[in-house]
Amino acid sequence: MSIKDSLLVNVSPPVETASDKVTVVGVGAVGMACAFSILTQGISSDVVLVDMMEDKVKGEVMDIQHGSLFLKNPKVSGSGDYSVTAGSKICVVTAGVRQKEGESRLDLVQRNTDVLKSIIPKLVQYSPQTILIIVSNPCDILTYVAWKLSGLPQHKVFGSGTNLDTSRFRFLLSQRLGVSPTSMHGWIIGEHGDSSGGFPIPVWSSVNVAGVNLKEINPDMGLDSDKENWKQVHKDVVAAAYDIIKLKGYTSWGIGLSVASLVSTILRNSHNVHCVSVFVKGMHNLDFDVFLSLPAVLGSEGVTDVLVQKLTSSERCSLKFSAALMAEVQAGIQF
Ligand code: 6V0
Repeated sequence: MSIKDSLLVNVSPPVETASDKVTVVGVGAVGMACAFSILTQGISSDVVLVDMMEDKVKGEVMDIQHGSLFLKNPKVSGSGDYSVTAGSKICVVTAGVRQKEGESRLDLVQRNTDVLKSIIPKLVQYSPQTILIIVSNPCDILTYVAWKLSGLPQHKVFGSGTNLDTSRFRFLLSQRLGVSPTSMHGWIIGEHGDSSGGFPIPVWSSVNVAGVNLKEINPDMGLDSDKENWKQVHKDVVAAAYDIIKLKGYTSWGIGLSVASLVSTILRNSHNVHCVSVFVKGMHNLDFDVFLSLPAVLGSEGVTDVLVQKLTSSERCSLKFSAALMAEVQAGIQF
């Protein structure tokens, strides 16, 4: 008799697939930061890594497994074969290719669309009830592509969008005032990054601490005429990814933590409001089939509600500008 058989009397078969199973596709800097943030905060007990680089997946899985003693004994597995993802409650997609020198935006979109074609149908095949969170760039357009490829309802497919830009915004604002980012309320909506020609939009009209609207104190806040130059905060948010990439080669921790917060909200059904890339047709008079970030309530089935912020006419105009650009780029995509 083996030690195991002498030691343990089996009473019931162990559960193989946890209800909080999360798949992360792409084990690059971003995918690993997402997985690491999810695991170290105990957000999921079952994390699966997938990438076409099978050795890299194997190495990352082993490396994390060897830290299990310091976590909450999560199940960590991985493969190049999508059958390991079966029964995932959430699939986070970070796989993608980078822009080549001289390559147009549309060419990159097409190459990443082709990457998603090899990923999304398999994820949905093995987890037909899953929620897809798209992180790969250009995030808003690829969220549209993933939605089209998946056949899933709109509320189950969203992009990490400006959840990260909003976090950067709140951090930078909070540093100027000496309060915690969680006490600093402000939103960045619209396009994540500037890869499609638009830009993330700061909603200056509603920035507040404890309900005190900062624009009521300084009506010039966010404008060129502002003597305190708060506009610089937005410029720093827009430049953040470029600045970090210049310094360390890629961005990872900020996006990893921001995605982990989305995963946590879904798994806990906590209905937190996050700025994520959602289907915006009909919101703020937008008439395009595009995904852009707006504050949205998330629950265990994905997006439950989108908030109707009171935007100024210039904020609405910027949103419309981005939506039109997205639609134009999307029209050139070959599915
Ligand atoms: P990376 O380090 O090059 O990793 C990409 C990974 O994707 C690699 O391990 C590839 O092997 C894998 N991959 C590529 N094609 C496939 C495929 N067909 N099937 C499976 N795996 C594949 O990139 P990094 O991790 O730095 O970035 C990943 C993506 O996230 C990029 O598109 C970034 O632009 C994007 N980011 C998005 C952010 C956001 O806020 N939405 C923030 C940061 C980066």
